[in-house]
Amino acid sequence: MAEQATAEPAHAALVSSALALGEGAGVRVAAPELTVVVPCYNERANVRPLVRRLEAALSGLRWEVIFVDDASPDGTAAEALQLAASDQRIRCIRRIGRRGLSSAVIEGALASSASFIAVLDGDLQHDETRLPAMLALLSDGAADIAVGSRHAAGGDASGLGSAWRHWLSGLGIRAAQAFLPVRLSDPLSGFFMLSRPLFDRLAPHLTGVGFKILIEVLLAAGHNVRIVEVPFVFRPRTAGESKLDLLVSMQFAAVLIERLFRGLLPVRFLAFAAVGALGILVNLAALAILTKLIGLGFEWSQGLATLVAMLANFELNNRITYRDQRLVGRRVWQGRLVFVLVCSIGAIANVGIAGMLYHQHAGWSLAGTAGAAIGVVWNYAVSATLVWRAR
Ligand SMILES: Nc1nc2c(ncn2[C@@H]2O[C@H](COP(=O)(O)OP(=O)(O)O)[C@@H](O)[C@H]2O)c(=O)[nH]1
Ligand SMILES: [Mg+2]
Repeated sequence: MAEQATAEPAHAALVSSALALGEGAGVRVAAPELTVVVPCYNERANVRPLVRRLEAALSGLRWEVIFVDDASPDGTAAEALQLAASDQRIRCIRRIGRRGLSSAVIEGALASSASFIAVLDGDLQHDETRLPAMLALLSDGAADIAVGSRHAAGGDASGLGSAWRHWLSGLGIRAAQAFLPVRLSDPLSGFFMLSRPLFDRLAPHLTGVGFKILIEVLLAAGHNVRIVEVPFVFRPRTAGESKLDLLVSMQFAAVLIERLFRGLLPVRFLAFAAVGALGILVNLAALAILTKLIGLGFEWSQGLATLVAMLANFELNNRITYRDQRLVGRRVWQGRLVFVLVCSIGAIANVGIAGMLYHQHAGWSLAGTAGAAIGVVWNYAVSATLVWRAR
């Protein structure tokens, strides 16, 4: 294309301006030294201001920013792509049918070819002016991971807002510190930097579940990394809303519990089993209402009550257990139907196995427990592949 263009003077100007911009086929542009990975969900209003701030903070460096958006309804990706269309330093990864801060960060970082990777929130709460200092510490070899800290001397967490958020954050920090192999004042920080080779080494050990990617990185890194904390002032949010809610906090507790079980029992299974246990209560309550209040016969009541419990379980699993792969729209109905079918077969297996053991003179409680255990494992394994298809 360059040869053709030089033959045609009218195109030559175009090509030379493309060369000046570093575009055009065959033009080599060195990879950036630093990739800033920005997970974002409904941050449209913050995209442009963030790019402007990065430009100011990182002038003189070769950098790029990768926004990782989970199909935000507010058009965050469209905003990032519009900027990316005229600026090679801006990229956007778009994920469809997925949610999750940690997995977004992992995917953004895996798309980097830079020497260093920084993770920064997309809501302007993290202080991007600290990035050059973090980069200097890492490239000088002073540390392996630089963590932006709200709690180190000179840092400030007042941007967290409410007393409730401060309390929750304090609790999370203490819980995380109990599990971590290294001591850090702010292990819940979402603002940090590490070299790409280190990230590549850790990546296969990251689960990508939840909101706290730094914890995962630190757990995977173990004792053999040197960490430096760089204080920063956590700014209050000015646009958009926080996505941290009770469910996210529960997910954080679940990640720590999974560590406690050393990964033997996945968090998803524990959540699924807990929802199943709740389903028994729903079943009993519906049965009581149908027989006592409505006066329906026992078999009909139990059949309907079981259906109600299955539908309630589907709802809870879709919102909690599989929050990151939540089915929406038409796929919810499809999911409901398949879930009820899967659980019906699980119920038949449960009764069949319990009956068989009971007739072989196992006690009723052992027979019942074995049947229920087989039922829940079946429901979990099959619904994971047929309802919430593991991606
Ligand atoms: N891609 C992606 N980004 C997310 C998700 N949840 C939160 N984020 C982003 O992660 C960053 C931190 O989230 P935020 O809600 O501000 O958490 P807070 O600062 O603890 O209140 C923000 O840039 C969010 O837009 C998600 O499910 N997917
Ligand atoms: Mg925030």
